[in-house]
Amino acid sequence: MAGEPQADCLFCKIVSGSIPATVVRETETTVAFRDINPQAPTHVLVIPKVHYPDAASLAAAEPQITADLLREAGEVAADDKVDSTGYRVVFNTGPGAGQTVFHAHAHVLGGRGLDWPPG
Ligand code: IU
Repeated sequence: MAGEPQADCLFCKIVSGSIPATVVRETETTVAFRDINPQAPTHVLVIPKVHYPDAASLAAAEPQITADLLREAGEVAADDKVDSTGYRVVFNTGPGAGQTVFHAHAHVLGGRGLDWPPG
């Protein structure tokens, strides 16, 4: 069923606690944890507890949870004190854009200069 945990999904396993992660924030609908391969001093992933393969499908099915996720991205930035210097929220969508884990997630990146356009 849409949104149900997927047995082969790494981020569903982080939600259930069967794979460890450095969790920095958790709400009823979201989990935020440090990326295992950080690309900036702050690199946190914010994920919905429900399983959707990408941000667009999450937004179509669960607009409130999508709003929760964006709010939590801002809270992560404030917690890490990168909100004053600037940070980036990225949703890689599709393999061509570098998406490797097909459970919707926002990257929150900050703590260094961020070039534009991104690579
Ligand atoms: P992407 O946008 O799908 O490429 O992002 C997936 C991210 O998940 C990537 O930055 C990985 O470093 C990160 N990650 C993780 O934090 N923990 C893991 O066990 C695995 C990937 I696998």
